[in-house]
Amino acid sequence: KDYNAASRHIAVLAFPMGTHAAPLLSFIRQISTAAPDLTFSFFSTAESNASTFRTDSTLDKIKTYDVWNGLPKGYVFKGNHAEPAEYFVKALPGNFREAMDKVTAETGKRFDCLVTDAFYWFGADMAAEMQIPWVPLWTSGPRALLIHVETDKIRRHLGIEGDPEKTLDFLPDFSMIRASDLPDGVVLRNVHSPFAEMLHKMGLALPRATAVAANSFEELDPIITNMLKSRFRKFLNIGPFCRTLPPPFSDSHGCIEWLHKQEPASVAYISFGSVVIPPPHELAALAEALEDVGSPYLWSFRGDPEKLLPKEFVERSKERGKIVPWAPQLKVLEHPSVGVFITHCGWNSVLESMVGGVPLIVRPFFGEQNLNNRFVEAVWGMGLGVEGGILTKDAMVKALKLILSTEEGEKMRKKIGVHKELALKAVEPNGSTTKNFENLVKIISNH
Ligand code: U2F
Repeated sequence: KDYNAASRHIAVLAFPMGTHAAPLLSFIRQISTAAPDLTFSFFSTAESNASTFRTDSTLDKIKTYDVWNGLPKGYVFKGNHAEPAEYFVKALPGNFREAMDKVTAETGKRFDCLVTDAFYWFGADMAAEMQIPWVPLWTSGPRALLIHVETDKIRRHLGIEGDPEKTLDFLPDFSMIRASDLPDGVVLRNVHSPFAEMLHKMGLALPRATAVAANSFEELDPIITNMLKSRFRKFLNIGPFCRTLPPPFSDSHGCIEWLHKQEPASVAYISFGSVVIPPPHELAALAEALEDVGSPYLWSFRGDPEKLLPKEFVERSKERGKIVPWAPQLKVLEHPSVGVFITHCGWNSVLESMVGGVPLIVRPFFGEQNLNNRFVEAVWGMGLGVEGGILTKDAMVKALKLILSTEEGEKMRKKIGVHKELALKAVEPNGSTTKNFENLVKIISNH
């Protein structure tokens, strides 16, 4: 491999599931543009590399390497999305070490900096051994990050098997959060699962990082940003990624053209992200609610709608709705016809809705989605959690009507507008995000 002997060589370790590897690659590309003398070795599983680099075969400064996905021979996926993730976590960090050693042997070039998904707690030891900087990237929001940094404190105050209703009033600006809103594995359930242990170790390791980067902007949450700044050597918000690292636009299903034909703020856009498929009875309930309210809808549907949705609904959708396997979500949310976003509350979706100015109706599933839901509702006033926590016809009808046709919905839109302005300011040439990014380039390129 033709590595330039004089250039700094950066190891990049991606997390292969959910929306993790793609933003990490976009981030690395942005660094590569700002510091063209750097060379990157990008490590992830073969499946993840194939999908992340699908449209990017010509990145000569960024080479990809596959690591073992941890699955036993002959493994068959039976629908539980947590299972492959658990196998993968169990293979850490050996799978990465093995692949990295091979690259060092092949190229004869040591690594000069380690950039990882923040999940990878072992980055702290690896970087210390190699005596190089460690820069973890947290792909979700600062509030969720703080929870993992403060896990021991939270467990002391709430008790691992404590009262689910008890609030986190011992952490500044967290009194609206109950034990039951916390990500799975912090307290109450599954605290010894491989995933929970990884996040716990991550929270303990991140203060050793040279700098921790996150997909947010300082002005969204100044109190939390300052708390994290006091816990880390450097904490740099470099988002929202939907503005700094927008995905290439492609609309093979004609979503935007369809939206052009709809009334302003009338369409319900639906997506539950890149991992989850809600159970069929919830999908059916949502379909009924959409028909009851009569709003047009654009549904980015994971799985086969013919199998998972009521037949008549799919038939009738041709008149009032549009069901697609993938939508250009960012552009959809920025389109004036979209009036509400029904979502699982993945962090990227939250920020994209903020920048698009669209209120949310949230049905959270796993990870920090519950927590994001609470902030969306109680802190930023930009949406509603679905009553009862699951999709039912009555709750959805109520929520849709409230957002699409009441003054309260209008108020939400105004509140979102305020955050949107702050987000757009942060990415201007003198904005906080732009400055933080420049700082990060200096750290990674050692300039
Ligand atoms: C995991 O989140 P997900 O990947 O399930 O969900 P999001 O963070 O909301 O990211 C989904 C991205 O996929 C895009 C959309 C988002 O950028 O614009 N997308 C699209 O372009 N078109 C579509 O039809 C559907 C989606 C995890 F589950 C969450 O809990 C975390 O918050 C998140 C970040 O760490 O990762």
